[in-house]
Amino acid sequence: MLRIFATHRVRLQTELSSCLWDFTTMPEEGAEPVRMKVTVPSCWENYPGTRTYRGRACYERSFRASGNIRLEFKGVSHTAEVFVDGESVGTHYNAYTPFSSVIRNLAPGIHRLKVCVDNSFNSRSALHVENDYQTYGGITRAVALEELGNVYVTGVHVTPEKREGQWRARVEVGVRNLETQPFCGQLRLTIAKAGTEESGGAALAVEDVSQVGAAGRSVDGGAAVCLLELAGDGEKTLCVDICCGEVGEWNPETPVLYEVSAVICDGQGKAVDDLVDRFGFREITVRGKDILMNGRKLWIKGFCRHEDHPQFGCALPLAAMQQDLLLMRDMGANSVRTSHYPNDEIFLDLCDETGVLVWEENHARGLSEEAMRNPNFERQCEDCIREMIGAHYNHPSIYIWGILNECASHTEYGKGCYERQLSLIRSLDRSRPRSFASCQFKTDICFGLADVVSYNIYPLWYHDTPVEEYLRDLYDWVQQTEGAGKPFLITEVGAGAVYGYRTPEKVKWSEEYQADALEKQLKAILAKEGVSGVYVWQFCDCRVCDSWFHVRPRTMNNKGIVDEYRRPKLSYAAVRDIFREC
Ligand code: ADA
Repeated sequence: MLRIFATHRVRLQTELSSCLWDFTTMPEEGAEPVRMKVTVPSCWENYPGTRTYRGRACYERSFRASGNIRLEFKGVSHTAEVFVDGESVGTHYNAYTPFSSVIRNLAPGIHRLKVCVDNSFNSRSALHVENDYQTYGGITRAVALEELGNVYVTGVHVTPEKREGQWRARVEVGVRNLETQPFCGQLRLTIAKAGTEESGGAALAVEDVSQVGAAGRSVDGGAAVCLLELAGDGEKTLCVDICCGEVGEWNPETPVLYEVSAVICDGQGKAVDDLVDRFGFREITVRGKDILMNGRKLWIKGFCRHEDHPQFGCALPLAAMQQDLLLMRDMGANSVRTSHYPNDEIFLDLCDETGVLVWEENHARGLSEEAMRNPNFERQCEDCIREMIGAHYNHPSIYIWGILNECASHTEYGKGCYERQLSLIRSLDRSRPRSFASCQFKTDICFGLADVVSYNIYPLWYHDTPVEEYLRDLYDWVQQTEGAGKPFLITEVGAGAVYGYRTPEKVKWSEEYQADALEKQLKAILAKEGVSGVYVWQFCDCRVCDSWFHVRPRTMNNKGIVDEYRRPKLSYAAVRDIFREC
């Protein structure tokens, strides 16, 4: 499944995943390759014979198409090289962000698609390193084949804004001409309540359209229509400001979704390409120590979640994703942190629909200054940020962008990296606050760069300082830094428990100890003046990389409130009692 709704009504889109692909490992000299038919998306750690395979493998299948095509990969873990009929058409690094290749003038007929995937750790890979979660191998998210005409919509970003009590939508549409001949036609924009247009409902009345940068504007039956002129091989972004009149707002309790549709019509008025996406009317602002959505203070009760499941690795199917959300909601949570990378967009779609607030972050965990000095680090982080924001900009559930979990925010070199990445985010999206989860206890020097101060803390697990005392000390120190007066979130707190290990003595690793620790931690944090909320580390137990075995019983990070099969531990009831009450 590509998304939980159709993103095209004009452009022909076929899902290439969801069928059998030929899978072959490409082992080092001498070893026999493993071959089998597999479904995509999936992780090869879940196939027989490749459970511990780290290296290169390829996935192949045939497809029928002609003319201009676009192949979109929602996620390949972690490095991909894509070939069509034996010719390389694109490469990509990072499991957690989408990428695409456009191939022109394909001859009509059957073609062979081959994706070489590499999940090995090496010096070129600055973000996928041996870590406290697993880096899987495979085509782990959906793949789409799209047939394009001469011109197509490359992307649509909608920024809702309330001005003088009126909701407006600033719509930026990227368009591209693949031909050498200039193109002259129209771009039609429609905003409608999600689901209603297809079922014959009316588009929103557009009261005013003002277009920046391109010629021609008019209003036509509830849709904004712009003249579209593109030079041969040209690309441009059109920006249209639409006054939307009466709309329902997106709030966690009432997650009303709207749909934006951008349709390109040729000179005769025939629709030749389109892109549909969803968004919600909501604004996020920071006022003093509060994060506000539509003027109301957000009070975060959340879980950090890894995309991880014993049967599916990081390639969770829709049902498993929604079940995770149901469990989190059952515990009274209203938010999820996509620790420590951008998530599958289907999961974000589900959050949009169910009103779950999302902290989404770029891909990095616990990198020292030395690791951040890897010559590829900056570029790989920048690509990840651009691809994350480019793809996920419209999701109303995302209320904050995070970067660089627990990296070197206490050193001058690290500060330079935080500064560049947070500025990049600001240049790509001015509508959301930015933060990073720090573990630099009273030594962080980057709070002046962020809109929200966030800390990961582990009293009662990695040390025995009472929670209130530890938090007071930290919070008071932050008030003497450039983080003073900013919203303050606890982005991780938790304790480990091995599922099924129960003992009345409440020793560490028992379910009793974890439940007790969580109760103390959450009560202290939620009672602390100035705190905007908390994320429990973590929703479910997750597999870790092999080299972490000596600090992680069962080679799992066992701080889940449910285990890897989503079986509740004793802490489930403890967290639920607290989250539901406040
Ligand atoms: C850190 C880190 C998490 C996880 C956690 C733990 O805070 O951000 O990824 O490793 O510690 O379990 O110790």
